[in-house]
Amino acid sequence: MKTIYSKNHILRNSKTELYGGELVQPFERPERMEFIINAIKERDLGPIMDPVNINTDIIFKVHDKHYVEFLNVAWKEWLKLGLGGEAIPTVWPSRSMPSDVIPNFIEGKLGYYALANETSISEGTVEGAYEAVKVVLTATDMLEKEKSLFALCRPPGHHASKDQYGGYCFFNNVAIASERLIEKGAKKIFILDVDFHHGNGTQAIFYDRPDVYFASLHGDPKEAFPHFLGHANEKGHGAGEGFNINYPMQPGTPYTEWTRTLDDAIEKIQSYQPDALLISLGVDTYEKDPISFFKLKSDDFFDIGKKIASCNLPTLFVMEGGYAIKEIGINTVNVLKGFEGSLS
Ligand code: SP5
Ligand code: ZN
Repeated sequence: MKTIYSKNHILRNSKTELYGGELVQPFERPERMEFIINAIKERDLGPIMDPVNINTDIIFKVHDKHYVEFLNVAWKEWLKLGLGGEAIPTVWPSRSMPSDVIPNFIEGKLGYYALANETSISEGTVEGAYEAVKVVLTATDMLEKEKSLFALCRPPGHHASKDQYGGYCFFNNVAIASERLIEKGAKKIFILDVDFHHGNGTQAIFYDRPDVYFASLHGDPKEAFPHFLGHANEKGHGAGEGFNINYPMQPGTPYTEWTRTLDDAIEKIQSYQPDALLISLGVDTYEKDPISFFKLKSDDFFDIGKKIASCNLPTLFVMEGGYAIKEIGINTVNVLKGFEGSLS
């Protein structure tokens, strides 16, 4: 399988994440990519290719113009305040003041456009986010020729909605890939999100549409980030009703139980008969992930890939989360090797 990867992901390199009441080194850090690249090379998954220099305007099919403009200028506006740190919101249009008036001042804008405040904005953040979009678009455009591809995106995307960032995500890479495939003539896309966290952004973007089916396996939002979306009763709206399915699971869920849920999702894929299958691939379901609570073991990831391959569809894997950095390469490549029918 070919991997599309940009070294320029490093442009996204913030120094802070608000975690446990302290500013810590972000879990979502550049080093994650080194471990994945090394595992791809060591285990001969296939060629690693740069993204092509590609027009990214299709972003506007997914994201509001004013949101993209905010991301483009946020760091510059924050810098003008002359404060020491990175851009972190401190105030939101919350339930008791649910305003949709967009503030002018950067501190207000950060709260308006952020869905969480662990994701600091810093020098190079938006430039890095555009690199992930170039990676996913390059891979998507190759999907006609290649039966399967790996878009090694960083930063990840599935928490980003049409007008909000957070959960380490800025542009929704997998949603952008879906829009590209539809632009090129696909009638039905299935997005299977196996990241530990609910793909709230992807769900929200396609919630009222029947042409993009979204299924997510994740930690129950009553217990896990993003906490406010991802419940089992969210099934789509209007024309999209019946084209969204959530599988929230409890702390400590082992692979035996997780994989029965995957089997159910795979039945949905088979009966929907999409033109392409997009996988939001997070490996933060791993037992040693520092911020998650499922109990998958490294060998289980082969089986995930094998089951995804059983759908026998053009398949694009899009990288999302995974924070057990030492094992992130092993676990990611296990999925891709399992997909190819290999057990090593
Ligand atoms: C793409 C992706 O995987 N984003 C995840 C963002 C999660 N950020 C918030 C993490 C809060 C974790 N709280 C964990 C308590 C663990 N004991
Ligand atoms: Zn995640």
